[in-house]
Amino acid sequence: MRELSAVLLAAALVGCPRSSPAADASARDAPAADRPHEAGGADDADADGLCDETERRYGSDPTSVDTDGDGFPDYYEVVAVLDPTAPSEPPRQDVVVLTESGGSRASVHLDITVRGAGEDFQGAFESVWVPDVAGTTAAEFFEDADAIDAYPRENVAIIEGEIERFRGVVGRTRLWFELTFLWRDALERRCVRLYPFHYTVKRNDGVLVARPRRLLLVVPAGTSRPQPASWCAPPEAPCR
Ligand SMILES: [Ca+2]
Ligand SMILES: [Ca+2]
Repeated sequence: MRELSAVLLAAALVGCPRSSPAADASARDAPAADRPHEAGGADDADADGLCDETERRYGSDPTSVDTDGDGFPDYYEVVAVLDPTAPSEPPRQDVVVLTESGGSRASVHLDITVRGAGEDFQGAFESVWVPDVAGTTAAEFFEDADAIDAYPRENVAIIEGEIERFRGVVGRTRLWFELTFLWRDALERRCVRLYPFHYTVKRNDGVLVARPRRLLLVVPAGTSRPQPASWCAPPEAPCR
């Protein structure tokens, strides 16, 4: 239910009318601190893109853009289905940081435990649509994924690395996949943003055995700990 609510909210946020296309083009990619602070009305006291009513529903503070003070703005936490009142969300080990600089890459290892009786297990990257005003998702940064190793190794007949598949898995086995993201110059926006994604692992009879979620955090070069003001601006007022 919580995920569904966030998806509906995300759809509403993207669909909200904007002041003017020209103003959007210049302002939408700017860090929040550089934007005109034209909102701040009764409906969105902190002008963070979440209406006061929405913030009350999610338990966040309508007068704070980062209720739990963890550096992740309420807006991004809500649309990524994270708790904006819990500093432990997102778990930092779930965040993959990619820097905006030429040739930059970021990798993450996923450790999936399965039980096999000779079946094959296939992994696949799956991006999650979030309301980035530029229409960008984690898929834009995804380079590739590989099946890299298993434990015990002898439980797996063949590891087909590049096609993300473990063949002939017998017994309780840990499967390791590696996902790599690549920075692309065309996607430079000089502000911080967060893109959720999933990695699905299916048995060869089609049964879904795991679908871990991770978050790709894209940061401008030189950013150490993102502050709320350095994040990309959410869709403009009126809020939803
Ligand atoms: Ca708000
Ligand atoms: Ca936060």
